[in-house]
Amino acid sequence: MAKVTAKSAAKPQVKAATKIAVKPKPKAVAKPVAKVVAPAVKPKAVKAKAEAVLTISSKNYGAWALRGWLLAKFSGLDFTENIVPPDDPDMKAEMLLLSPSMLVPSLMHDGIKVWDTLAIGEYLNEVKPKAGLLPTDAKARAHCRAICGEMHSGFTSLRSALPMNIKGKFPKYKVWSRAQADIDRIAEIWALCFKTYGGPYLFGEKPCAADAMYAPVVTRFLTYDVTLDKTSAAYCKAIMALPAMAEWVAAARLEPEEIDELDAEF
Ligand SMILES: N[C@@H](CCC(=O)N[C@@H](CS)C(=O)NCC(=O)O)C(=O)O
Repeated sequence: MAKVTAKSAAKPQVKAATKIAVKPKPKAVAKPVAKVVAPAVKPKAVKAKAEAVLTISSKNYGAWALRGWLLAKFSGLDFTENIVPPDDPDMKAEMLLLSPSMLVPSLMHDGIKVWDTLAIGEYLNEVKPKAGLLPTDAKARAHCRAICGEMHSGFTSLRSALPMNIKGKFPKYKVWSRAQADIDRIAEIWALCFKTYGGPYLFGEKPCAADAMYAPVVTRFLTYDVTLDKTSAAYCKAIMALPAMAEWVAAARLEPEEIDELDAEF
């Protein structure tokens, strides 16, 4: 199994901004032009003792990357970021080694390669059982897995109509009815969690895997000025106040505006 050593991970992975193929937009859906760019900031030198390497791409646009990164942060794993520009042909060979699906996030830990966000969450829960990524109570754990799965496989209208764009701001953005149905369902999921576990996070007092999975929804709600009920709005505030979120958002803001519209599923 391929390993990322501290030495190989230390070489700078960030290249010049990469243009991404533009697909014509469907006329019916008026969407703000999203720009995708290779990250501006070179990854920091790899810490000599980092246990793991998490491969991600843009922090401004990478919703799955944010989920994987938060899962790693919440788990307490000592990891190094490997930031690769999306769709860079020069990175293909390396990407294949890091992530057979060619998608990020992908985690390398102790010679084990885990790609796909849900698998990363499950893996981290196994290696860091005390971190509480999944609730200890079986019923709550099943509930947590169900809503993580619902996020992982659903809400396609919301994801395509309101792509993650942390730096973007679209006041009074007109939300398409199918995306609104996704938003309503998410508010319902959150409301049941607050009622059952008491908040301020989805499963109580500590952020867990479910909060990582829904964090990019929070940033979308803020980017697109989505009208929310009081408890959902308070939850968004609590998520944005997490130190890990502040760190991610600060890095996203440093990414330059460069690339034409990416019509991909983020
Ligand atoms: N189901 C995958 C989805 C991952 C995904 O779509 N990742 C996006 C970026 S956030 C990606 O890698 N897109 C291709 C690219 O950026 O080149 C998961 O759960 O990890």
